[in-house]
Amino acid sequence: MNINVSAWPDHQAHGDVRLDDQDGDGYVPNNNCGVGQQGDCNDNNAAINPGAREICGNGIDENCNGLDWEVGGDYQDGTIAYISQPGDWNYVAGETHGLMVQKLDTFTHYWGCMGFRLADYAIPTPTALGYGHDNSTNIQSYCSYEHLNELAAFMARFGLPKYRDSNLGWFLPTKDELNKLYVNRAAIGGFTGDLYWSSSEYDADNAWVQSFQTGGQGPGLKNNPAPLSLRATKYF
Ligand SMILES: [Ca+2]
Ligand SMILES: [Ca+2]
Ligand SMILES: [Ca+2]
Repeated sequence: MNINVSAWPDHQAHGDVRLDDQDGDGYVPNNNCGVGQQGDCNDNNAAINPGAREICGNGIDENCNGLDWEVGGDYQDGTIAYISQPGDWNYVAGETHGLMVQKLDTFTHYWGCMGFRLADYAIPTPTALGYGHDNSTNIQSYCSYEHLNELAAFMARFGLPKYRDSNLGWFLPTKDELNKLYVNRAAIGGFTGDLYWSSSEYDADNAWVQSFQTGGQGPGLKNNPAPLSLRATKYF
């Protein structure tokens, strides 16, 4: 089909012609012909298309959904798991904050403090959003007398920052933070386990854990015969 170049814009607007996939990424810009994979918002950059992975905070919408910040997008050394809303612990109007996660699960048998109820010693481990860092600090500080506190050893073994040293360090999410991971599990990706640890204590022998198969939350033995999954989190 030959089209006069001066008539191209009219044909394009009408939808009987379309641009080729100029950057070769498999996607073409939206067109009314319904041909090919549409929705490429930059046909001159193969790294930008609806199938691309979002890199949050760089001012570029890599996956063409209109957002630079989104759950499941990459940020620094992890993945965005939850974006704080008004009233949340680290919400700042006009800024983007929330909870991010490591890309992969790890595993550990031990939460620490088996048979020792932290709450009985005025050491709280709240279930709400925003307490995961404090909870993890308390677990590591007050349960580390146990040589079985594999959690701390595990964090060191995997080269993770000591999460009690900095607000930027990785930590175990609270019961409610863990549920944000569960709700957004599909977008976040990489969850391979069933039961996941939280940093919220249930009682002397149990911590709150959550099944990522059913979503159910309940007690899990602090000294568990089988290793439970763990997805380290941090605030941003
Ligand atoms: Ca493109
Ligand atoms: Ca981006
Ligand atoms: Ca996007």
